[in-house]
Amino acid sequence: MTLLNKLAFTADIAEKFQGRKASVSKEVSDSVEKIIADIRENGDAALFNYAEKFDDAKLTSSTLTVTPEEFDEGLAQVDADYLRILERTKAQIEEYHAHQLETSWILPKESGEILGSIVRPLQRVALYVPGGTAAYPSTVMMNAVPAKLAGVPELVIITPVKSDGKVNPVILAAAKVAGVDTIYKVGGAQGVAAVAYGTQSIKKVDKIVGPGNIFVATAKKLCYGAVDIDMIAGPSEVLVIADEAANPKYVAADLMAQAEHDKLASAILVTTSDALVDKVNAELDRQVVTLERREIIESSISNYGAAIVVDTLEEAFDVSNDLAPEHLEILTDEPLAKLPFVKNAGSIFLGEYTPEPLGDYMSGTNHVLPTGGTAKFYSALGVYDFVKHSAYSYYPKSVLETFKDDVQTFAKSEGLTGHANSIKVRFE
Ligand code: HSO
Ligand code: ZN
Repeated sequence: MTLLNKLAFTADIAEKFQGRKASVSKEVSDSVEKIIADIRENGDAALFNYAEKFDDAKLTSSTLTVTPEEFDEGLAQVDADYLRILERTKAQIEEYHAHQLETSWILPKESGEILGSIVRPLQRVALYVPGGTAAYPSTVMMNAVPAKLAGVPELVIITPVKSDGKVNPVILAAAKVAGVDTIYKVGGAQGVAAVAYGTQSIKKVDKIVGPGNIFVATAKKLCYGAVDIDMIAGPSEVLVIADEAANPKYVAADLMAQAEHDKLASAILVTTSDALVDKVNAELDRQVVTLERREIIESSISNYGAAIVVDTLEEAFDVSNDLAPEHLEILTDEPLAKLPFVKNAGSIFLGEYTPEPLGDYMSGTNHVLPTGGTAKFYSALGVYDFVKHSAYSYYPKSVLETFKDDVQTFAKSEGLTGHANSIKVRFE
């Protein structure tokens, strides 16, 4: 079976690639709106009702958070080598993200005024961790480590619990290693609303990050404004630029690594070699039978995959820049030298020994990335997402005096005589 279809690059491909979002139905947004209103009005009582209704879990204000004993119990189920890997991952993420730390700055002028900007961490952040199979410990690390590096003092996790009231041990381990010590056992739209507005037992946060299903994503959107949110994650995607010398075995493996995330995932090969496409297709057939998520992979590659054959590498980069992929792999001769050609991509993987899954886990770069073409204007999650900047200024009287007429004229041009007066009274 030919998994990867050869397609010419047209507007249709771009539209198909960029429009893979699950659309929000009126039913979903209405029901999420109701849940948010209920949580705002009834707080804990509503939260506990939803836990019973949706998660079949009995929650009270004393069983709402994961206790130190539960943490210990969960950690005991995780082996020492896994903990070592989490620690190594944390060190890798920290080393990379430390470069994103911004410093406050000050601009003292000779005439006596002082201007500046102070960088401060957000005080409270909630990280949403989905239940079920999409609960990735790597995603906990990718969100929590930059937040902690930014200096966020209160970082909490919200996550739906299984009906036995337990949280997945690998999530507990990742939370512990990343420095998260409060986990609220609430998920869904109700969990998002609880941290966005606060309840009797849960303090309101300043920002909510992390992936979730359509209810969670809709709740985050509707709570935006009351709190900040991160970008809404769409289905994952990879675009591989390869020349005739690229190894088809690696190309196929890397396309499938992203395709296995989701039937809506997309894997695109852009190459100067027609022969490579046939070889990659043969490799896809050979390798896919060995993978557990074969069905998802076959579905996403045949629906949202494509092989685009171009004449030159310049053209390949034009296609890639147009699609603005979440992940871009460059499997060509001298990959580092190609970096200047990339205008839009969430994260760029250079050369045949930097496969994208290395970045999903341990290269140190972040795996929370813009999808669906939004790499044209969004960046990878980073330390900068967990800080804010306050501007400050100090003017001595002598300098204000040099501005007094201009500011008054400006204010009057806007019909704001109160503004003008605030300057004027200082010089009467
Ligand atoms: N590739 C996904 C992240 C992920 N992969 C988590 C494995 N676990 C989106 O960048
Ligand atoms: Zn992945």
